[in-house]
Amino acid sequence: MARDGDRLGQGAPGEPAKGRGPNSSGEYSQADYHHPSAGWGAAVSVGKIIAKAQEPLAAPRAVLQMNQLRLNSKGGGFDCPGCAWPDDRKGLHLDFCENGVKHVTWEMTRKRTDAAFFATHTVAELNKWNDHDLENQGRLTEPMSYNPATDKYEPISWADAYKMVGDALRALPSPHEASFYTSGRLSNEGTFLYQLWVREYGTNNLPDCSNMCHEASGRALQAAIGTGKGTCDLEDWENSDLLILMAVNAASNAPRMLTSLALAADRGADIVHVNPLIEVASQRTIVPHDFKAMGTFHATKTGTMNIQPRIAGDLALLRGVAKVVLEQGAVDEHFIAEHTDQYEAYRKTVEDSDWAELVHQSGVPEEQIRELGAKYVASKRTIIAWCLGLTQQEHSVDTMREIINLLLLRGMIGHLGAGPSPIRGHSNVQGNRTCGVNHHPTEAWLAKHDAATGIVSPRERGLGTVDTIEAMRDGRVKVFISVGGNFALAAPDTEQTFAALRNTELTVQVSTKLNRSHLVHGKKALILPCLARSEKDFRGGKEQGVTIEDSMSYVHLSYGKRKPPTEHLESENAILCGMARATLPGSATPWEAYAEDYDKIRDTMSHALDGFEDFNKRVHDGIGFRLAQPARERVWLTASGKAEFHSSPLPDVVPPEGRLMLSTVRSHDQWNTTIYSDNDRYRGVKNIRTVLFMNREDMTEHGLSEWDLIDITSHARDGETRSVYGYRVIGYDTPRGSVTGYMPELNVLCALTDNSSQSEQPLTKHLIVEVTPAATA
Ligand SMILES: Nc1nc2c(c(=O)[nH]1)N[C@H]1C(S)=C(S)[C@@H](COP(=O)(O)OP(=O)(O)OC[C@H]3O[C@@H](n4cnc5c(=O)[nH]c(N)nc54)[C@H](O)[C@@H]3O)O[C@H]1N2
Ligand SMILES: Nc1nc2c(c(=O)[nH]1)N[C@H]1C(S)=C(S)[C@@H](COP(=O)(O)OP(=O)(O)OC[C@H]3O[C@@H](n4cnc5c(=O)[nH]c(N)nc54)[C@H](O)[C@@H]3O)O[C@H]1N2
Ligand SMILES: [Mo]
Repeated sequence: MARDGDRLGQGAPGEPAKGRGPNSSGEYSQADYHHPSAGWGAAVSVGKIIAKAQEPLAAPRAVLQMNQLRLNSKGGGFDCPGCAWPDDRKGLHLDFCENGVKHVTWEMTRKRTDAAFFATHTVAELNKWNDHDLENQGRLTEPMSYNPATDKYEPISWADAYKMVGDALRALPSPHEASFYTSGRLSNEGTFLYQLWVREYGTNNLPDCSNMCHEASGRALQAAIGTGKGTCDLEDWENSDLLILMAVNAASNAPRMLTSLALAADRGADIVHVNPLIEVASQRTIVPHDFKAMGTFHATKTGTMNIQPRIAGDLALLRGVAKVVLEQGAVDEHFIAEHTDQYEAYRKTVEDSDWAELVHQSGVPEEQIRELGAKYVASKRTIIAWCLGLTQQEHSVDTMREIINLLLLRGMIGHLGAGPSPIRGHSNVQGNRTCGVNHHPTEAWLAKHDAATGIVSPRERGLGTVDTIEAMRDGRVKVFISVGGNFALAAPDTEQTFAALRNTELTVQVSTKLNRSHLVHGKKALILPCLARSEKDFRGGKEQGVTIEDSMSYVHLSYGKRKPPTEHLESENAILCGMARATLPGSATPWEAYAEDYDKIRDTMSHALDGFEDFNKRVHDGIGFRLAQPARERVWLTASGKAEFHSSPLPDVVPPEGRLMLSTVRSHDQWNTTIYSDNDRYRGVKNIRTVLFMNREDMTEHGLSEWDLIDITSHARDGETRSVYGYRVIGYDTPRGSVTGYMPELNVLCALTDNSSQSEQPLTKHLIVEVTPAATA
């Protein structure tokens, strides 16, 4: 049954939609941003954030310990819980950014969401609050259990909470009737414990945020080069002469990358940004820890060329570049002969592609494609990096395979300054996969894992994110457990996801702050509050650290530095061991020992996981280690033993007459479902989130003027339509036919059926929509 508040962000016919942010009362506005990224704008913003968190002294101190790797046995801070961009391994400079500071200060707040708070508010009431206000109540302080009689959450002891989880799971006729979600900030150790518990219990139902994020990248890389990760390291970023940055809003979502871009520009590298929007990272930056640059307002260029393809037009663009390479005879014949397979078929596919069609599908003029082609042919060391603008589409895997095709043509993998470099999202989303959160593990992975842990893992394929929602909706999954994240809002088709979660017997959320997923719950529901990464974790009489794997496969320890908000919080590792023991009373796995000493978890991991040999020694003795990436050494773990070219058909991505292609993105002031404010500084937007960025000619064609109220209707594969009402249109520099708006509000438009046949990912950047002047009520 739907509740009041479910439609936040969706609006109602005839009314302006409110959005999930704070709904600031100030006037909304938009003006183009003409300043460099980062620099003083970011510094001022950091000051405001710290003031808002009421932590004027402690926050800056904590920030200085962020991303400082343990250079000796005494030093070492915690890994920024924000994005997965690697830390500065030379320890030369302060390594944080505005959005990292926002992220960690949000977690350090003095405010508390305690038992007294829950005693005064029913779930029905809280559900009407916006998502900013929910999280802004502060840190959760003790375990809470839902009481349907009062419609309130009430305190429960840790022991009783674990028992409730264990009893519910043991009562299920089949372990496949439970599903276990992970959000990408869970540590490697936590991940390993989680999947061990789930597999020992008997299922591979391990959906994760990666299913909505970079699943497609993993699949493309796995198929093409034999391992599902990028091959580049920061050192490569420091040595490339051509960086092609696709589909990322770096200044907001991986801001520490700006430093690498500024360094690249300084040494004269070409930096090409491929994005339907001209994001600020493609312009200029002032590197915040470069005090001289800050003092003199010296901005460095961070881009040398902008290409604006239509949404989903990248495959055609990349193929055009490949065509230039072939036309100019610039292929690396030696590399191709020695290291690759299926070249002839690919060459024919490229030669057969017609320029007019490539231009039409990409939305990029032939001269511009040729210009990029010429840059590529001239380059000795090219990196192609990408983020979500390529992954959340139907042809996502094919598009990333085209990136690899292009790199293979010129032997741009496995030498300094070159290679594919996916930009991951959550700080440990890559480590989650490495350490076993995967609903489709390989037999080889399971065999090694089982030999080391002594369990017998199930072999059936498990449920991913979309399958889990469908299974909950249909009553096939009755218990839903989530370690981190905010599944209710992050997932597509908000209405169906809410109905699915409410159809379960038990939902369990391990969280730091109150969010929508606590309010959209099963018949029984638990909130289990945990320590955050910035906080000290003392167990078994000693300070415990956990490890993280960054976007470039570097594994290192992270030690929390702050006093926890209350003494009632448990670490994620301890909570996982508690739930596991309650589920598996006779288990031979040493859950109690694991919870008391994380070195013991690492000892087991060193036998269970490739590349983690001598794990404890390697992380305790230095600043960590880079996981071997065979493709980096030109060892291809594919069936053929070679890197695979792939000839995919050119998809038709031009929206049908009268319709537009919608991509849903983040603002500068949000972390996925966590919304700090209604502003989006770099896109010049103030005080509003319920907007749609649209090409001005498209607006004219639709009879729309700036700020007009509009309704947006998606046309899904299931044949149904879904609408949001009362949005406002903003004229923006974007190709015709391509429109952009904010997640998570617009998730309502993405049907469950609209997921990629190549990656299972929801098509949250590939939605066919119709935009009409707002209906009157
Ligand atoms: N501050 C902050 N940092 C974050 C996050 C956050 O929410 N806030 N989220 C984290 C997570 S989990 C992730 S996965 C990453 C996400 O990082 P991003 O991928 O930057 O995330 P989005 O905001 O979705 O932006 C997608 C970008 O792709 C572009 N785009 C859309 N469609 C296309 C297309 O078809 N082709 C091309 N070439 N470009 C396209 C959009 O215009 C936009 O610039 O950031 C991580 N870091
Ligand atoms: N339409 C649309 N939908 C999308 C996307 C999109 O681009 N468009 N992007 C997708 C992507 S890339 C991703 S990664 C997902 C994100 O999906 P999730 O990872 O599920 O969502 P988050 O918003 O990152 O989760 C925020 C919550 O995490 C909890 N939390 C914070 N820190 C900790 C911690 O240290 N431990 C624990 N246990 N909990 C913590 C807090 O309670 C907070 O409310 O969303 C996806 N959804
Ligand atoms: Mo993500």
